[in-house]
Amino acid sequence: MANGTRTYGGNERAMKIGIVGFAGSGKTTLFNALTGQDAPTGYGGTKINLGAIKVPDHRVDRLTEIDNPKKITYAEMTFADVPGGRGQQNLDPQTLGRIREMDALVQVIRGFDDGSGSVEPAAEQLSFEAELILSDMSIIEKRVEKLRKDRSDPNGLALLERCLTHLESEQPLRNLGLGAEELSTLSGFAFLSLKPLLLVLSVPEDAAGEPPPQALARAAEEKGLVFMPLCGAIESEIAALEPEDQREFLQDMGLDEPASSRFIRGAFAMLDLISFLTHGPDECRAWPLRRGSTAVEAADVIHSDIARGFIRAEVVAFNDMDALGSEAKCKEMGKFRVEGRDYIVQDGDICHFRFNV
Ligand SMILES: Nc1nc2c(ncn2[C@@H]2O[C@H](COP(=O)(O)OP(=O)(O)O)[C@@H](O)[C@H]2O)c(=O)[nH]1
Ligand SMILES: [Mg+2]
Repeated sequence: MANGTRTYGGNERAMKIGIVGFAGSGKTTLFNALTGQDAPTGYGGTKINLGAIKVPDHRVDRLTEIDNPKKITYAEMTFADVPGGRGQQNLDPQTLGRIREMDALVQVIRGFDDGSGSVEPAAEQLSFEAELILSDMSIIEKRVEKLRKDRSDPNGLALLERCLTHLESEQPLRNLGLGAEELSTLSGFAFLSLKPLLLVLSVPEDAAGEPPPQALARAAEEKGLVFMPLCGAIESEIAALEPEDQREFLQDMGLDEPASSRFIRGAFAMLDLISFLTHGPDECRAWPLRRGSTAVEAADVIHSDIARGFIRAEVVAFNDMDALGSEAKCKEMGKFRVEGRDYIVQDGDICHFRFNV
C-alpha cells in the first residue's frame, strides 16, 4: 500500500545500535550484561554478536496493573557488538563497513586498567572518533574530485565541500548543524561521524559509585554527547538475579534501577524512536515508532491490514490513564480522544485503532 509519499512497512523494529570501540574496551562484556548472552570476551574475536533487548518501560508495567493481561510485551531493539581494531590502531575496512550499517552507535571506552598501567578515556574517545572522521573524509574526497571534474552537480558539490572543511577541522559531521534536506541528500553515504553517538565508560567494580573522570565528562559535554559510566560485571550480576532479589540488591546500593535500564532507554531515544501503547485483557504492549509518525503509520507497525482499513484512532495519553486508572474514567473526564489518520502520535499515547478490511 502506498499513499504517494511514503511506503508503509515500519522498519522501526529492525533498527540496530552498534556497540563499537577499540578492542579490549569492554564491548562484549557490556553486550553480555545487556542481552544475557555468553559471547566470548577477550581479544581476538572477529564475530559480530547480535542480541534483542527489551526496553524497560514503567508505562507498560502500569497498564499491566490496570488490565492484568495474559501477555506483556515491551518494545525491543537490536544491539550489535562490533569487534574493533586491536589497541588504538586504525580500524580496518571490514570494521568500518560494519559500523556503517548501524543506525546509531554506542562507543565503549576503557575505564579500567587492563594491565598496561594506562587508562586514558578522553584520549581513547578522541582517537576512535578520529577514525570515523578520517573514513568520512576519504569518501568525500573521492566524490568531490569527481564532481569538480564533471560539474554534474554544483549544489551537491558545495554541500560536500562544506562537510569536508568541517571534517578537516577534526569535527564530526554530527555537529555541523545540517538541515533535514541536506541530511536527506547525504543519507546514501551513511557517514560514520553523522551517526548518533552515546558514550559508555566501562569502569571497574570498585569504582562503580565514583565520579567519572573529569576530562572525559568535559569532552562529552562540549560535544553535546550523553555519557554514562557502566560496570559490565555489576550489570551482569544484577541481570542474572530474580526480580525480587534484583529489587533488594538495588535498594542496598541506593539505586532505583540498574544503570543498564537508563542506558537502554538512552539508546532507544537516540534512534529518534518513541513508544505508543496498546492494552487489553490479552496483551499490554509498547510499540516502537519513529518520532513524527502519523496514526496510520502507527497502525501499520502493528499490522498492514489495520493501516489499509484505517477508520480512526482512539487515544488516551498515558498520564491521564495513570492518574484516572481506567478507560471509563478517562471517557468520563473528557480525556478520551478520537483522531484521524494524519494525527501525529505522541510518546506514551495509548491507542486503539478502528479499522475495516
Ligand atoms: N576490571 C574490568 N575488566 C573488564 C571490564 N570490562 C571488561 N573487562 C575485561 O577486559 C577484557 C576485554 O573485555 P571485552 O568485553 O572482551 O572487550 P572487547 O574487546 O571490547 O569486546 C576482558 O578480559 C574483560 O573481562 C570492567 O568493567 N572492569
Ligand atoms: Mg569483544
